[in-house]
Amino acid sequence: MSPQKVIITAAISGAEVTQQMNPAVPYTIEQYVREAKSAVDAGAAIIHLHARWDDGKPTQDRERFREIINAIQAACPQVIIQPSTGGATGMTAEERLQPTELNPEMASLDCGTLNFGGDEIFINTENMIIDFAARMREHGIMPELECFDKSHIDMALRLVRKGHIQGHLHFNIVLGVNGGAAGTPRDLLFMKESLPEGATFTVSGVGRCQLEMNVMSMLLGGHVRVGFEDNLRIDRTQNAASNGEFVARIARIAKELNLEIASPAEARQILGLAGR
Ligand code: KMH
Ligand code: ZN
Repeated sequence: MSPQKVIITAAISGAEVTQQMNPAVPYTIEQYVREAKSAVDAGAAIIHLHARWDDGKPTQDRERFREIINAIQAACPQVIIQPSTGGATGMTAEERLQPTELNPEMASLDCGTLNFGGDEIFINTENMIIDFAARMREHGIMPELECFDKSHIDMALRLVRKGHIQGHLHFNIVLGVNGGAAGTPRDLLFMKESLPEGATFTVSGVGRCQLEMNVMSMLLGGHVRVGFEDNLRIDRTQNAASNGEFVARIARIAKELNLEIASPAEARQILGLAGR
């Protein structure tokens, strides 16, 4: 069944991509505001946020998050801001949890460990996930359940059954990470069909598969995530000029599929955030 409206999330910064790869990747506060505004003006309802210092180094520093969030909210007062608690590989759990202290409406909750290319391992043990979920409950934050593999969905559902994860379930099926499930229709269908009745989901495709996986998500009744965190290029040869360029393209395709784009207020209704 198609959702009434499609929620577009823009993952504007990420932790792995750099300005050497695409000069529009944001590092400074002004650059964050420019990228967030380009995405929101084109139809994004949610900004998934990783913080950087001015030199580009990823950080989970609470005060840096506060500065970036305040600046984005001043320019885009309605948008839902979803800080990452994944941060970058190698960060400690306490480091990663800092943005929860700012009581955002949502935050990412990574539901399993996986290889992350080369020698990198993105560590999310069962007990870490339980602790992160508890911290989010304490702060009234709705988790977006980040699942890079089918086994991460199974882990999330186990923690739902045990009461660690509560409320409306919203998944992000992340495909195409070097170490996670592949960005193929078969893998997306398998993961989508593993979700429980009543759950909502968005789909992130890393690299070239972004567009195909986004389109397939909409055909399956899901939402979409675009942005520099997952993909830097608008086609095989050219860098995207902004996050807004990705949002505008997927919004246009959604409309051609007869799907409407959710405003931030409508996204809050769909996700059960309204009135929390
Ligand atoms: N940067 C990755 C290691 C999240 O935001 O929660 C983890 C990540 C997931 O991006
Ligand atoms: Zn992220």
